[in-house]
Amino acid sequence: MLENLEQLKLKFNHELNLVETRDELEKIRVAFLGKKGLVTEELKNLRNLSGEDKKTAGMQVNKLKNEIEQAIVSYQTVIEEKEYQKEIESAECYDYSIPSENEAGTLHPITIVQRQIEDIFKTMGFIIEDGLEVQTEYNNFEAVNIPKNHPARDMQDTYYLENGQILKTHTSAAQNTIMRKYGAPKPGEPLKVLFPGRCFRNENIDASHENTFFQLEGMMIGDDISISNLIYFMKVLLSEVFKRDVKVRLRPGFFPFVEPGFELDINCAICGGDGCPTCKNSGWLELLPCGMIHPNVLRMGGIDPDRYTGFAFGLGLTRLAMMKYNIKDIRLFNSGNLKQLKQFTN
Ligand code: FA5
Repeated sequence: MLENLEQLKLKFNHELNLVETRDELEKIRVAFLGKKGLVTEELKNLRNLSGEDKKTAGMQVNKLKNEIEQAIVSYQTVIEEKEYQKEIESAECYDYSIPSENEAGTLHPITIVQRQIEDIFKTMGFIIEDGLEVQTEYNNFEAVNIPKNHPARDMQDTYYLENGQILKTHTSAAQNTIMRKYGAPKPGEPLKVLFPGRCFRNENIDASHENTFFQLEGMMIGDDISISNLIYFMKVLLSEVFKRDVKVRLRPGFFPFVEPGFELDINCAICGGDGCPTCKNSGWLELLPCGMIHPNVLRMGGIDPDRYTGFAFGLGLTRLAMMKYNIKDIRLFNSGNLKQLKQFTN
C-alpha cells in the first residue's frame, strides 16, 4: 500500500504541474479527493487491513490527503495569478495621457440655449420632462382640443408612420401624458413642468422654417394661476436668455388648446426690425405662443377645470437660438456645418 501511495503522490505532482486553469485544477481535485477519487479509494481500502498495519497505513493515507488538499489550495493562487496575467496580456490597453488626434466636440447651439432655459426654470421649481417624438394622433391633436377635421390641423401637416402614429408636430403633444402622470396639483403646490423636444412638420423650408425644429414648452397648473403668472415667466425667460433688453410684442393668437391665447413676437435681431428674409420683411418673428390652458384640455388630462387653472407656452427654441446668436438662416442648425456650429459656446 505504501508503494501505491508513493506512486499516487508522484502522479498528483506530475498532473498538478500541467494545470493551467481553475477548471483543470478542480478536475484534479475530484480525481484524487472526490467521492470516487484515487485517495478516497485508498481510504476505503483500509477496511481490508487490521491492527498496526491499518493504523500505519491510515496515517500515511491521511498525510497524503492533507498534502494534496494544501497543494490544491496553494496552486489556486498560482492559477489566479496566471489567469490574471493572461487577461492583461490579451486586453486592449489605453494610454489616456497620449494627446488625442481628434478635436473635442462642442455643444450644438440649440442644446446650449435649451440647457440655459432648463437651468433658469429648474431654479423656479419646474420639473423637466422628455416628450416622445413618435406620438399618437390622439395626443398630438385630440387631447389638445384639435378634433379630426378641425382646420387647425392644416397648419401642422405632419409625417404619418405606417402604424398610424405620427412624428409630433409640437411639444404640446406631451401635455395630456404629463397631466395624467402627475395628476391634480396639491394645494399650494402647482404643477410646473418644462418639456423641450424635436418637432416635425411638412413645411416649405425657408430662412425661418424647417421641417425638423425644436420647441420648448412650459406648463403651470394650480389653484389660482393667471395671465400675470404667465407674463412673469415669459419675462424671466427672455431676460435671462438674452441678458439684454429685447423688444417684444404681445398680441392675441388663436390656438384651440388655450383660451385666451397670445402670440409673443420678438423684434428681428437680424435686421433690427427693418425687414429681412429671416422675418419675411415684417420686422418681427413669432417666437412664443402662449395662453391659459383650455378647460377641455385640462378635463381630458384628468384635471378638474372648475377647480384648477393653468398656463402653457410653446417657445420656438430654434428661432430663439437664431435671435440669440444672430443666425440668419435656420438651415444652418441641421446642416452639419461644424465650422460654423462649433463657434457657439454660451
Ligand atoms: C404651437 O406649436 C403651439 N403648440 C404652441 C403653444 C403651446 C401655444 C402652448 C400655446 C400654448 P406654433 O405652431 O405657432 O404653436 O409654433 C410655436 C413656435 O414654434 C413658433 O412660434 C415658432 O417659433 C416655432 N415654429 C413653428 N413652426 C416652425 C418651423 N417650421 N420651423 C421653425 N420653427 C417653427
